Parts: sequence; structure tokens; C-alpha cells
Amino acid sequence: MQLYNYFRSSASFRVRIALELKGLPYDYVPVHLVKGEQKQDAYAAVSASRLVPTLVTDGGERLAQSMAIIEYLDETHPEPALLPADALGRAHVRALAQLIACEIHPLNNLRVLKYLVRDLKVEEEAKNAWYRHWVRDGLEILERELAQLPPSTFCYGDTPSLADCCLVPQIFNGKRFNVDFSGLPRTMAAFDACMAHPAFQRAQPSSCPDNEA
Ligand SMILES: N[C@@H](CCC(=O)N[C@@H](CS)C(=O)NCC(=O)O)C(=O)O
Repeated sequence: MQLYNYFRSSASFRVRIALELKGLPYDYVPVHLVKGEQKQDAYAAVSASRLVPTLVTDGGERLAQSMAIIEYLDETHPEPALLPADALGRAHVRALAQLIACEIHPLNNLRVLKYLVRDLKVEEEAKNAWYRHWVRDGLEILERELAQLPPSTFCYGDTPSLADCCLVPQIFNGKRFNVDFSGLPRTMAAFDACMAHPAFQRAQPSSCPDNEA
């Protein structure tokens, strides 16, 4: 398999975590987002959306969207499972994952932040305030959701799930923008549990071949 991705991309990081949790080898193909490589011909031929990640399967199929890719990996390589065996559990995990991937992340994507600054002429500090507001707001919602679930080591249960694949990159991203993580005990405990796990360590930006210190 090949993963077109970028060390700092949250959506790419989600897929790297899933690949590492499942122990699946892959070729790392870097796409430098800040240099705009996602819009150049080479990657446009791979990705209709010009977004990372793209997973190319051993059979040559190109897959987009991190959540769809992770569910594909979970179905084709079921151990360890990233979704619970029961329907209710799966609904809870998908709800947590989608809260991060669909409610928080899209508001803070590179192209959205660029549009604020370049087209709407928003000042850098106002852009950062936008970022911090929406990440903090989303994490407070996540914390309230987690508080309604039974105690657990990870976001849901005592093994990492799709929700943890989404949580960790969002926290890494928030750290870069100095988001306030105080008063989020369940969220940060799940993050800490993940970061004590070798698969999350191997997937993190500083372990990537294209990492820029
Ligand atoms: N919903 C998509 C989001 C993909 C996405 O937004 N990727 C970002 C990096 S995290 C990207 O490629 N941004 C390039 C750009 O904004 O030009 C997924 O989960 O894969």
C-alpha cells in the first residue's frame, strides 16, 4: 500500500495511526501542503479533491477520505478492531470520531485558514482566535459526550478505536495553535493513554520521514 500524506496533516495522521495499530506496512509518499504540492499535476492525477490522505491499495485502488480509509482497513484487516463488535458501540465510536472529523477539523483546515487571511483579509491574530475558538468549542462538546459514557482508558473502552485515531491528531494540531486544554479530563486522559501506545508514537509527525523539526 502507498499513503500519500503530509507529516502535519491531521487527516493523514489518523490513517497512519490505524496502519500502525494494525501493523500494516506501507510506502510513505510525502505531499508538501505548505509548498502547494497537493495542487500540482502529479498529485492531482492521484486525488480528485487535492486533499491528503490518499491510500493506494495493493490492487491499485485509490481511496480518499480518512474515515472511509480507516473503515476499509478495519474491514480488510479486522485485528485489532477499531470499531466495537456491537452496533451501539459502533454508533458511539463513530459519533465521537465524526464530532472531531466533521465538526472541528473542517473549520480549521489549511485551505479554510488561507481563505480567511488571503481572501477575507482577516488578520493573523484573528485567524488564530478563530482556530482556537472552534477547536476549544468542539473539545468541550467532546468532553461532555465522553462524560456520558462509562469510564474508559481510551475514548471508548479499553482499546484504541476510530475515535482515538481522530482525537490524537486534533490535540497535536491544537497544541501548535496554543489551544487551552484545561478542564478536559476525559479527553486528555484518552490522549495520554494513546500517546503511551507505541503505534501512536510511530505515527506521530516527528516520526515521519518528511518531518520538519
Ligand atoms: N475529510 C477529509 C479531510 C482531508 C483534508 O482536509 N486534508 C487536509 C490536510 S489535514 C489537506 O489536504 N489540506 C490541503 C489544503 O487545504 O489545501 C479526510 O478526512 O480525509
